[in-house]
Amino acid sequence: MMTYTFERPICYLALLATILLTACTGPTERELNLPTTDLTTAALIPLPLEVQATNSGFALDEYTAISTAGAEDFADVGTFLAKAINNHIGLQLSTGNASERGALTVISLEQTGDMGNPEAYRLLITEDSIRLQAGTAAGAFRGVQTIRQLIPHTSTDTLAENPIWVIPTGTITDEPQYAYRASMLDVSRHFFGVDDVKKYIDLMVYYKMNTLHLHLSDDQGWRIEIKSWPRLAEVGGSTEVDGGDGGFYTQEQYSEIVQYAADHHITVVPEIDMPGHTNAASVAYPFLNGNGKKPELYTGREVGFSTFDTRKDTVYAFIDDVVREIAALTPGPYFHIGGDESHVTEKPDYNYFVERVQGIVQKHGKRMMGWDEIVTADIDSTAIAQVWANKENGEQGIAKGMKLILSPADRAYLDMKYDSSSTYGYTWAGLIPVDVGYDWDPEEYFPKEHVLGLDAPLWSETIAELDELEYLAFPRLLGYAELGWTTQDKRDWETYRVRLGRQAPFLERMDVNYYRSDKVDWE
Ligand code: TNX
Repeated sequence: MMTYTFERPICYLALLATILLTACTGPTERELNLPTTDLTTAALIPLPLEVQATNSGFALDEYTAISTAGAEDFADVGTFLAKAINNHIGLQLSTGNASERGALTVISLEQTGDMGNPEAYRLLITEDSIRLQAGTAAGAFRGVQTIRQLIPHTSTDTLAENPIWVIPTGTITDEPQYAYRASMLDVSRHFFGVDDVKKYIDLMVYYKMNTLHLHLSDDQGWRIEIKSWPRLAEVGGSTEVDGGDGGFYTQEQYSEIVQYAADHHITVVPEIDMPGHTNAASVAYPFLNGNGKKPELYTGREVGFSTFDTRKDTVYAFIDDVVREIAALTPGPYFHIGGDESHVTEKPDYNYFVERVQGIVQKHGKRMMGWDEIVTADIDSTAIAQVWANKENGEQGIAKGMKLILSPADRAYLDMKYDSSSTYGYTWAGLIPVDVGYDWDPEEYFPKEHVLGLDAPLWSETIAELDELEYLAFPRLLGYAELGWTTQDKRDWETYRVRLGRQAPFLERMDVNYYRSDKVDWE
């Protein structure tokens, strides 16, 4: 065990001053103007599993080092933390082996044995060290987000000449209740570029989400380059809702997103929506079309009119190419085939299609995901149904041994308006004010053992710019992050809204155009 002693003269000065002030006016913390150091009242989102306070403070300052000695797997996580601290409060902390640098306090990242849950971590915070223990780099990365959230936004006024940031001491033992905590970006209805997606990832990871679902194709736009079928992106990606320029990711750009996500312990789930929602693809390659009409580029909002021709082998050869190319660029285990709202596909054709496509997805080494409609097909239990509209579909999926992802539209759709005066968003599933989005129990839908997790989708028919996207996603996304992580017995709106209000400095520092709901007292 390393010990760290305070050798700076300033500490003695501070101590002396403390004794003097205490003698005159009472408890130390008030004279030193320390903010509350009760770890149990920290504004953490999501709320951890267990928090124990020891009511003292760890002083983060320029003499703090980040150590990953003996935990080589965590070196990148340590570097991430150093960068995050630098962005937040300007300190430039050394990383690597702290004991070699004569640091006075240390944040040490320690690799333990298996903690059970791969995202589990433990934080042991004392006056001179923060020990972050985890079994995996993903766990350490989640724990680092907790450390970030514990750092106050302003330094504490002490008698020391260097500023310090006081972190409350105690212990946090934490792990998520669901393994899959996602948000979906619809980059089809309106296209959002690589930098926009990266910023969304930055915000997701701060709240410990771990999956980014990209809705890459729809009637209004095809958004990823497919080398064997170049017109998909060139033609199918040439416009968007209301007739803007559209756009698409080159394979290089898509890989850049995937890599950025992986560096942040986020899994990307690519979605190619079919057999409906395929107008853009059919405009590029009309042989795909199965609705008997000549496909034209479409910039409207209503959908449900398009379908692939499910009885042509050439359509499956095409899908094989698309899945192969995207799967090769995507390290995560999932491939989402959409499957929703295929209103002009005959039911037997639809089922036949989903069954054949499951084979293709599996052939390319991925596990098939689809919107809840896919459960009517004869698919195996490795398929995952994302329940958005129809609870019976979820039950049918469970009967087939499938796992579910929850995205109930009236609770979890980020594109529903907050209130009737909202500029952006839809109302078809109802209004979703911040409290309604947060205050529900996923277990009331389906027993937990059948549920992989949650996905909050942001459909983009009504939003064209990043600030509009942010307005709908924030602050509601934070609630879904907590729903996915924190157990039901620990969650309630009244305490959540206090913690939420205290996210304002972070959201503002990140330049997020969040909706300042009047249900929350923003800091
Ligand atoms: C339904 S949810 C859709 C999307 C729309 C969304 C708008 C789902 C699987 N399909 O195509 O964009 O509503 O809220």
